[in-house]
Amino acid sequence: MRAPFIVIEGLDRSGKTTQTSLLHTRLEAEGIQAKLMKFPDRTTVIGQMIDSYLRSDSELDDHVIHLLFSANRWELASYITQLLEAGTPIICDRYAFSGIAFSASKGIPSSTPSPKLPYEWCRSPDIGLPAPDLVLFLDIAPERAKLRGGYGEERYEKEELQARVRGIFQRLGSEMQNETQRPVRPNWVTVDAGRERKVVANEVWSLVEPLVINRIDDPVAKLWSDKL
Ligand code: Z5A
Ligand code: MG
Repeated sequence: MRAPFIVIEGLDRSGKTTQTSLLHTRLEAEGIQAKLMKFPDRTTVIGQMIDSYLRSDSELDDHVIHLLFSANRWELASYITQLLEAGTPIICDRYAFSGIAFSASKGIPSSTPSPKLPYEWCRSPDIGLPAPDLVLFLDIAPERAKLRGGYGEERYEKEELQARVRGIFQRLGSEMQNETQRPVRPNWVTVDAGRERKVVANEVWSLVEPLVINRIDDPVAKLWSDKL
């Protein structure tokens, strides 16, 4: 038996950081020591390059920044597996799904729906990463997210881009649900993030608690392993 790997994904300002933190605190209150992770992890050398790009302090080719985001996850991939096998649950704020959704949304003018970076190309570097046991997708309409604090300070925080990002998240979710490898439990759940913090936190807890209590009896899977 090993610990579960829980990923919280969602649009900007959907409350991912708020909810990962509330979940971590709740686990602690229940006497469970979980590891809180966040991508991008801006503390590593690669993470610092990403941080500089997001703040528009540096320019990078779209392919390059995409690969850096993925490399930033690979830096921690074996650590993730080790922690899970050692029994420590991981709560992760964004993961590969954000990587694909943001990059594949770039440069799609409405008249010519061909992305600068195709979806399949964007997914490739993340194939084989440790797969989450559950992805909670915090869904909120971009117009509502915009009303929340701090929206608009970084590079991707534009309403039109966010709407495209939401569409790709929805595609990722339906593909994950259709994956034949893990029929035992749902691995992608959409949570309405437009509600009160506490209401969202209670739903998140109800989805995570059984995994933490019962634990997982199969090895850490690999993301999109049918493509390996
Ligand atoms: N990115 C990428 O391109 N490729 C990748 O591979 C990865 C990421 C991993 C930075 O991410 C950017 O990197 C991001 C995607 C891209 N692009 N953009 N834009 P980040 O994770 O570092 O972003 P962030 O700065 O943490 O912001 P966020 O994720 O957008 O916000 P959030 O974590 O979802 O929301 P929050 O900080 O918890 O809450 C936002 C505000 O709303 C705050 O004032 C809260 O108090 C408030 N809030 C939260 N919940 C509620 C509720 N329920 N009601 C009302 N108000 C609320
Ligand atoms: Mg956040």
